[in-house]
Amino acid sequence: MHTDRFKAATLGLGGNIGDPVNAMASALQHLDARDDCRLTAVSRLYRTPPWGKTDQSFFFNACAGVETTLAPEALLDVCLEIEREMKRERIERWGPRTLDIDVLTYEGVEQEAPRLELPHPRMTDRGFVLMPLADFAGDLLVKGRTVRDWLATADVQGIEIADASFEWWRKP
Ligand code: PH2
Ligand code: MG
Ligand code: MG
Repeated sequence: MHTDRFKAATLGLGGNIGDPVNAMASALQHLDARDDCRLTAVSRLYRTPPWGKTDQSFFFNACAGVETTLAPEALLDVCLEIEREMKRERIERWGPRTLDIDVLTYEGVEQEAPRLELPHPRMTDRGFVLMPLADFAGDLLVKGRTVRDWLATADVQGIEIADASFEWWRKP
Protein backbone atom coordinates (compact mmCIF):
# COMPACT_ATOMS: atom_id res chain seq x y z
CA MET A 1 0.00 0.00 0.00
CA HIS A 2 1.16 3.51 -0.81
CA THR A 3 1.01 5.67 2.31
CA ASP A 4 2.57 9.06 1.75
CA ARG A 5 2.85 10.78 5.06
CA PHE A 6 1.11 14.12 5.33
CA LYS A 7 3.18 16.89 6.92
CA ALA A 8 1.75 19.98 8.59
CA ALA A 9 2.65 23.36 7.13
CA THR A 10 1.35 26.90 7.49
CA LEU A 11 0.84 29.51 4.79
CA GLY A 12 0.47 33.27 4.85
CA LEU A 13 -1.71 34.95 2.23
CA GLY A 14 -2.02 38.61 1.35
CA GLY A 15 -2.86 41.08 -1.36
CA ASN A 16 -3.73 44.74 -1.91
CA ILE A 17 -4.71 45.33 -5.52
CA GLY A 18 -7.61 44.14 -7.62
CA ASP A 19 -9.85 41.85 -5.60
CA PRO A 20 -7.44 40.34 -3.07
CA VAL A 21 -10.13 38.72 -0.92
CA ASN A 22 -11.50 36.87 -3.91
CA ALA A 23 -7.97 35.89 -4.99
CA MET A 24 -7.15 34.55 -1.51
CA ALA A 25 -10.44 32.64 -1.31
CA SER A 26 -9.88 31.07 -4.74
CA ALA A 27 -6.31 30.16 -3.80
CA LEU A 28 -7.50 28.36 -0.66
CA GLN A 29 -10.22 26.53 -2.60
CA HIS A 30 -7.62 25.47 -5.20
CA LEU A 31 -5.32 24.12 -2.49
CA ASP A 32 -8.12 22.27 -0.73
CA ALA A 33 -9.17 20.62 -4.00
CA ARG A 34 -5.73 19.02 -4.51
CA ASP A 35 -5.13 15.39 -3.56
CA ASP A 36 -1.72 16.24 -2.13
CA CYS A 37 -2.93 19.08 0.12
CA ARG A 38 -5.73 19.35 2.63
CA LEU A 39 -6.64 22.48 4.52
CA THR A 40 -6.81 21.91 8.25
CA ALA A 41 -7.53 25.49 9.32
CA VAL A 42 -8.10 28.95 7.90
CA SER A 43 -7.85 32.12 9.96
CA ARG A 44 -10.30 34.95 9.99
CA LEU A 45 -9.76 37.68 7.40
CA TYR A 46 -7.74 40.76 8.39
CA ARG A 47 -7.28 44.23 6.98
CA THR A 48 -3.74 45.43 7.66
CA PRO A 49 -1.69 48.59 7.13
CA PRO A 50 1.10 48.16 4.55
CA TRP A 51 4.36 47.08 6.12
CA GLY A 52 7.80 47.85 4.67
CA LYS A 53 6.72 50.14 1.88
CA THR A 54 4.01 52.25 3.48
CA ASP A 55 2.82 54.40 0.55
CA GLN A 56 0.47 51.77 -0.82
CA SER A 57 -3.06 50.51 -0.09
CA PHE A 58 -4.02 48.51 2.97
CA PHE A 59 -3.66 44.75 2.58
CA PHE A 60 -5.97 41.90 3.30
CA ASN A 61 -4.18 39.06 5.08
CA ALA A 62 -5.00 35.58 6.31
CA CYS A 63 -3.19 32.36 7.21
CA ALA A 64 -3.98 28.71 6.62
CA GLY A 65 -2.88 25.37 7.98
CA VAL A 66 -2.34 22.58 5.46
CA GLU A 67 -1.38 18.95 5.58
CA THR A 68 0.57 17.96 2.51
CA THR A 69 2.56 15.14 0.98
CA LEU A 70 4.54 17.74 -0.99
CA ALA A 71 8.10 18.55 0.04
CA PRO A 72 8.60 22.19 1.12
CA GLU A 73 9.94 23.37 -2.27
CA ALA A 74 7.15 21.56 -4.12
CA LEU A 75 4.59 23.22 -1.86
CA LEU A 76 6.20 26.58 -2.67
CA ASP A 77 5.95 25.78 -6.40
CA VAL A 78 2.24 25.03 -6.03
CA CYS A 79 1.76 28.37 -4.23
CA LEU A 80 3.68 30.28 -6.91
CA GLU A 81 1.67 28.54 -9.62
CA ILE A 82 -1.57 29.60 -7.93
CA GLU A 83 -0.22 33.18 -7.66
CA ARG A 84 0.44 33.11 -11.42
CA GLU A 85 -3.04 31.78 -12.13
CA MET A 86 -4.44 34.70 -10.17
CA LYS A 87 -2.37 36.94 -12.46
CA ARG A 88 -0.07 38.32 -9.84
CA GLU A 89 2.14 41.06 -11.19
CA ARG A 90 5.50 41.23 -9.49
CA ILE A 91 6.61 44.80 -9.81
CA GLU A 92 8.80 45.62 -6.85
CA ARG A 93 9.84 44.07 -3.56
CA TRP A 94 7.24 44.69 -0.86
CA GLY A 95 5.16 46.58 -3.42
CA PRO A 96 1.51 46.15 -4.37
CA ARG A 97 0.37 42.66 -5.28
CA THR A 98 -2.85 40.88 -6.19
CA LEU A 99 -1.93 37.72 -4.29
CA ASP A 100 1.08 36.62 -2.28
CA ILE A 101 1.27 33.14 -0.75
CA ASP A 102 4.23 32.46 1.54
CA VAL A 103 5.19 29.14 3.12
CA LEU A 104 5.65 30.14 6.77
CA THR A 105 6.45 26.85 8.50
CA TYR A 106 6.83 23.21 7.54
CA GLU A 107 6.76 20.42 10.11
CA GLY A 108 10.25 19.39 11.20
CA VAL A 109 12.08 21.64 8.74
CA GLU A 110 14.45 24.48 9.56
CA GLN A 111 16.54 25.50 6.58
CA GLU A 112 18.31 28.55 5.23
CA ALA A 113 18.10 27.46 1.61
CA PRO A 114 18.18 30.55 -0.64
CA ARG A 115 14.97 29.66 -2.46
CA LEU A 116 12.93 28.86 0.63
CA GLU A 117 14.01 29.80 4.12
CA LEU A 118 12.03 28.03 6.87
CA PRO A 119 10.55 29.20 9.11
CA HIS A 120 9.85 32.32 7.04
CA PRO A 121 12.61 34.71 8.18
CA ARG A 122 10.39 37.73 8.86
CA MET A 123 7.24 36.06 10.15
CA THR A 124 8.10 36.56 13.83
CA ASP A 125 8.01 40.35 13.67
CA ARG A 126 5.04 40.84 11.38
CA GLY A 127 1.71 41.43 13.07
CA PHE A 128 -0.10 40.82 9.78
CA VAL A 129 1.25 37.24 9.82
CA LEU A 130 1.18 36.50 13.57
CA MET A 131 -2.33 37.74 14.23
CA PRO A 132 -4.09 35.50 11.69
CA LEU A 133 -1.72 32.62 12.46
CA ALA A 134 -2.61 32.83 16.16
CA ASP A 135 -6.27 32.22 15.23
CA PHE A 136 -5.48 28.51 14.86
CA ALA A 137 -1.79 27.97 15.71
CA GLY A 138 -1.12 29.96 18.89
CA ASP A 139 0.80 27.00 20.36
CA LEU A 140 3.01 26.46 17.31
CA LEU A 141 6.70 26.81 18.20
CA VAL A 142 8.66 29.07 15.86
CA LYS A 143 12.31 29.81 16.60
CA GLY A 144 11.90 28.78 20.24
CA ARG A 145 8.75 30.75 21.10
CA THR A 146 5.08 30.12 20.47
CA VAL A 147 3.19 32.14 17.89
CA ARG A 148 1.13 33.49 20.80
CA ASP A 149 4.29 34.78 22.52
CA TRP A 150 5.66 36.36 19.35
CA LEU A 151 2.31 38.05 18.82
CA ALA A 152 2.35 39.52 22.34
CA THR A 153 5.43 41.61 21.46
CA ALA A 154 4.58 42.39 17.82
CA ASP A 155 3.31 45.69 16.46
CA VAL A 156 -0.35 45.12 15.57
CA GLN A 157 -1.36 48.75 15.34
CA GLY A 158 -4.03 49.40 12.73
CA ILE A 159 -4.81 45.74 12.10
CA GLU A 160 -8.53 45.06 11.97
CA ILE A 161 -10.70 42.01 11.49
CA ALA A 162 -12.34 42.36 8.07
CA ASP A 163 -14.42 39.16 8.33
CA ALA A 164 -14.82 37.39 11.65
CA SER A 165 -16.14 34.22 10.05
CA PHE A 166 -13.68 31.35 9.67
CA GLU A 167 -15.65 30.41 6.53
CA TRP A 168 -15.02 33.66 4.61
CA TRP A 169 -12.97 31.83 1.96
CA ARG A 170 -15.81 29.47 1.02
CA LYS A 171 -18.04 32.31 -0.14
CA PRO A 172 -18.54 32.27 -3.93
N1 PH2 B 1 3.43 41.78 2.30
C1 PH2 B 1 4.59 42.28 1.93
C2 PH2 B 1 5.02 43.63 2.28
N2 PH2 B 1 4.12 44.33 3.14
N3 PH2 B 1 2.14 44.48 4.38
C3 PH2 B 1 1.01 43.93 4.80
N4 PH2 B 1 0.21 44.60 5.62
N5 PH2 B 1 0.62 42.67 4.40
C4 PH2 B 1 1.38 41.93 3.56
O1 PH2 B 1 1.00 40.80 3.19
C5 PH2 B 1 2.60 42.49 3.11
C6 PH2 B 1 2.95 43.78 3.55
C7 PH2 B 1 5.52 41.46 1.15
O2 PH2 B 1 5.12 40.20 0.91
MG1 MG C 1 5.15 37.96 1.46
MG1 MG D 1 5.89 35.72 -1.42
